[in-house]
Amino acid sequence: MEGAVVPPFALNRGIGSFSAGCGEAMTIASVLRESESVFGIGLADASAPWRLRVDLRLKKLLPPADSGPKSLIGAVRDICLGPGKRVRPVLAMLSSAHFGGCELAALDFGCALELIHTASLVLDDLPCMDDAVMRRGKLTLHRRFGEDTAVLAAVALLNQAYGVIAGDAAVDAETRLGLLVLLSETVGFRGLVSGQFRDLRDPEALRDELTLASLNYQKTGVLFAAAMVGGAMIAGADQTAQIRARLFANRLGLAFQMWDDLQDCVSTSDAIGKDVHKDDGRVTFVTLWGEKRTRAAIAETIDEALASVGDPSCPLALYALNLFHRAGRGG
Ligand code: GRG
Repeated sequence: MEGAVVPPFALNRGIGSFSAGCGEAMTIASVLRESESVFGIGLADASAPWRLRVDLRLKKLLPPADSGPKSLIGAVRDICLGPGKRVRPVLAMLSSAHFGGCELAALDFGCALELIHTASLVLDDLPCMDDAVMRRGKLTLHRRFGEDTAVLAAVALLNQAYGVIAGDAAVDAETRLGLLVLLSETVGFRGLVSGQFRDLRDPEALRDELTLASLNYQKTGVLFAAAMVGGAMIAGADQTAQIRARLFANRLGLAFQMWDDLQDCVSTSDAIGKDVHKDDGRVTFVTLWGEKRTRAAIAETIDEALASVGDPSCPLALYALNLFHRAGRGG
């Protein structure tokens, strides 16, 4: 397998050991396993104000709508300001607060992650990759603006992300440099690019649980890890805390990707705003394990994420739970 990266901590309990059995201690996440959603728990969605801050800041960090080239800027603003869940920026802000800093100090860093994430979605949707039709509730960018515009929009977004961090006045110069290194590793040869390449080219027949976990880490987990570790760095957290941040991100990222795989099988394009059944004929955790066991694994992986932050009622833990609560409603 080319460029395989085993995510640190990703398999600490052995994915193969998940079971849907009963009798273990009840946790909030185990309720998710039994009932598909956690409506009964009544979690308040405390992330709404943070998502709004991200949306407002993104508007400012992108070129103005009336600047040129008009259709390129229009395309970039359209996809970035569309209805994304803003998971990575919110995680970065909550991580900063969790490790002793403040949320807003990580706002620009989080927005930079959102720019990178959006660039990756635009590239992933192209005909030479996933050939997708719908994204964030609309036709994909290349279908509306052309492939040339979509490729250039993605490159511009990636470039903008590094510029945003380099010029982030809320973060000291040494930390900014560290964040730039972190993002370069996140995107490059051991991160998103490599994950996408392996996903496109590695033979399906060789995909087992370990390989899938490693692929998922490179495609999804790395940006979650960048959000958590970057947030901790901005808060001035020490290495031990950064390792805990990474552990949480790895478990949450894995659960999120498994959930994404599950939605591809069981949800509708209207509910999730993007294509479904793109994984038909491909190997995912859902095809390896079936729906029930995948749900059990998602719940157990969320539990592991929560255990890694210690207090299951801290804002970070509640956000993680809420994410799947909202996702359960197709949000
Ligand atoms: C050079 C940035 C760059 C990337 C090149 C194309 C590529 C390599 C990577 C794509 C990886 C990819 C699309 C992974 C899927 C990750 C995932 C679970 C996306 C869905 O994220 P959500 O649900 O989406 O957070 P929203 O729209 O809510 O933001």
